[in-house]
Amino acid sequence: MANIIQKKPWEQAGIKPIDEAIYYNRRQIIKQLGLTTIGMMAAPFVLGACQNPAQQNATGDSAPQEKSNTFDFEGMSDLYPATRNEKYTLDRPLTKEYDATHYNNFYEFINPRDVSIYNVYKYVEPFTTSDWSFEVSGLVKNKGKFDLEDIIKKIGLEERTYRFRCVERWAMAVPWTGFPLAKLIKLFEPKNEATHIRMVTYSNTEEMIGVRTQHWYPWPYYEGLRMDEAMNELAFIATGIFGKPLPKQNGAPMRLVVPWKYGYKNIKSIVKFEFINKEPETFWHKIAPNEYPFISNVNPEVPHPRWSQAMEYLIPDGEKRPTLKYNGYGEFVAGLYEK
Ligand SMILES: Nc1nc2c(c(=O)[nH]1)N[C@H]1C(S)=C(S)[C@@H](COP(=O)(O)O)O[C@H]1N2
Ligand SMILES: [Mo]
Repeated sequence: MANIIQKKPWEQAGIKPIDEAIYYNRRQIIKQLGLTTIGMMAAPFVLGACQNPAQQNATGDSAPQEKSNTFDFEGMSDLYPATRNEKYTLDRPLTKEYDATHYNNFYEFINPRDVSIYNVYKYVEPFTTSDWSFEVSGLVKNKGKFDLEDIIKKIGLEERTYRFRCVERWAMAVPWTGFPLAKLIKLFEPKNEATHIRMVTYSNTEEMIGVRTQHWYPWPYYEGLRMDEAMNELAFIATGIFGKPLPKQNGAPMRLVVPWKYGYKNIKSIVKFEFINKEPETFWHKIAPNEYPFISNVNPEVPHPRWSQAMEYLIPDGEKRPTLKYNGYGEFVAGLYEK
């Protein structure tokens, strides 16, 4: 076929972008989750960034026309940019805005006929993120529905530059805009019995091609933190990136940023915060319990069962760097784990 797809520079640099689910085809996932709908599925395929390019766009949903403005976001842009909090410094240059907003992991928008983390942004258009509200429930005084815009007006926005490290070893450094998760939690007044916070992503089959077509995943995406982790000063709710509201593909309009943990803990497009008294199940842990533990702190000495975590690779060109324990945030978080 004439359709030869060039390897991305950072793939040429020798790293294979191993996707969380690369070895989890639908059959394995269905088996692991104890589902029985196997007869309903189309031909099996391997999900992930390593998929054979020749399989892309074979049939089915095709990529929408590329728009000149690929930066897809809605609302509240008058609040940006916010003042940078200079306390959180970097040891490397910022990733380019284009790369951070076009190299995404967001399974809800992965088209099974066009599988690549470079393609997520092409499928977010139907996702409605304006007038966002979220639910607060569980062991907490102020339960109910909250409007994001009201919350932002109440607690304000700041900018922080943080490193970011995906479990698959790609890394970036970006300026997030948002507010500390602790400030948000304090508004709700959790009860003393609350030991953990559980967060859930929006899920909609009409707007999200991945949710519509990949029935074997345990949607909606869900994650969690211990309360002491959630109250740590680093834990951040991002509503923006590079001085603008978050593009949809980066988890608009509000997503978690916990820079000392692997990327999958950083749950996107949150619609629910639940305060509970036990460790919650998480999306990737449910799929592969031996690969994605609840805590998931960045640690070069603890290999993933299928690869070493000693090194990481900056997007987009794959510059190799040694992985830092707690992703370099030990001064802020080591005390949570080393008592
Ligand atoms: N709801 C949801 N949140 C998610 C994911 C996802 O697939 N769905 N992927 C996670 C993973 S594995 C990573 S590495 C980061 C990627 O964030 P980015 O696309 O903004 O770089 O989002 C995390 N949050
Ligand atoms: Mo990731």
